[in-house]
Amino acid sequence: MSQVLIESLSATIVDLPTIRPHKLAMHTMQQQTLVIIRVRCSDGVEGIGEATTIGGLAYGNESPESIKTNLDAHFAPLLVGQDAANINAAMLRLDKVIKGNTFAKSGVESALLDAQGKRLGLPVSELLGGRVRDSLEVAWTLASGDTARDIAEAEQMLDIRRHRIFKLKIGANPVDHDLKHVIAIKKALGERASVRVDVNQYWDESQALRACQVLGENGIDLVEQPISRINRAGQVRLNQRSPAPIMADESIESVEDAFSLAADGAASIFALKIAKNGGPRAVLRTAQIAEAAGIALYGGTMLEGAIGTLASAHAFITLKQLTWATELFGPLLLTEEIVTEPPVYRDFALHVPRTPGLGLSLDEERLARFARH
Ligand code: MUC
Ligand code: MG
Repeated sequence: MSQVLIESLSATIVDLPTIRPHKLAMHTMQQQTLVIIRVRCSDGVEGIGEATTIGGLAYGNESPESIKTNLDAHFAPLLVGQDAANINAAMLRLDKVIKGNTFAKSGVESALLDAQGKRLGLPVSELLGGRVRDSLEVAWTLASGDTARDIAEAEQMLDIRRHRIFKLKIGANPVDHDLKHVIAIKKALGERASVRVDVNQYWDESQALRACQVLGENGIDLVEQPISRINRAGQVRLNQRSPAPIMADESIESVEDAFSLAADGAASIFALKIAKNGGPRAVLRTAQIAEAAGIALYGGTMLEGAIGTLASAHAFITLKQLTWATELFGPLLLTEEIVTEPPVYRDFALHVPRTPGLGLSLDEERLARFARH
């Protein structure tokens, strides 16, 4: 077989409405912005990927606009003319001259995997060594900002058998207000659901010590990123003292971060996110560090659309154990699709396709309608 070359890489910013405002401590989402990456190859195969963050620069170091600029100006010239089938070589070439930018790298790695899967007739999960399950349980985030509305939303999700794990976004309000909100929701749902919280770094250690105690005593199963990612010593102390397990999210901005958190004993659960490691292959390196260190795993999201969600899912279904399940519900938060066949959610789980590549095709008409010009 003669060598297949990368002919072009393009990035399109797409703005899609959300079903309701999604309130996080640092940002209220009224819409979600995706960066859709297309890699065209000399054999006529096109790979698609997604690089998506939350709230412009509110969550991380890359924004949709910076991702597109950097893909156009720095990534594309390095990739055009390279072997499309050698993903190791392509990603090493990028890593050699591009620091950070893991969101953009994740989208590119996803697109290369999608193309190679389509070329070989294999799902991305099989390129990653093979799936050990076909579906992943998916949590839902209650983030309307209103306790009664959140309880009604959770009841509806339980009724339709879509979710029985709920993550509450807290941290923006005074601590006691947030604790009341969380305890009221846990009381209403009881043993029918697992209730967890994500503080998005909004507490300091003194607040977190007390709040984690109260949350643990009230049946909350997990506390995600309670304090600043920078306060490593505080995270180690909290991890030792909190009755509810502590999960690292923002603390992990790279595979190397995952290693140093594990070495320091700063969390007992890792949120795996392809965007923060540099792709579906990169996130598996973080998973392997966690497994070796006895740290439990959770399949995280940056609230990607269908493409980023399935790129994550193909990686996560290759893992031995995801003790804390996943939160791959991004497409369900959006009112619109830009793919022809939306991901399948049934019986509390996302079902991962066995068709080649990621198992998705772009709906060109809808993509054009929502693309930013
Ligand atoms: C985060 O911080 O975990 C994931 C789910 C959700 O609702 O927000 C995100 C980001
Ligand atoms: Mg989080």
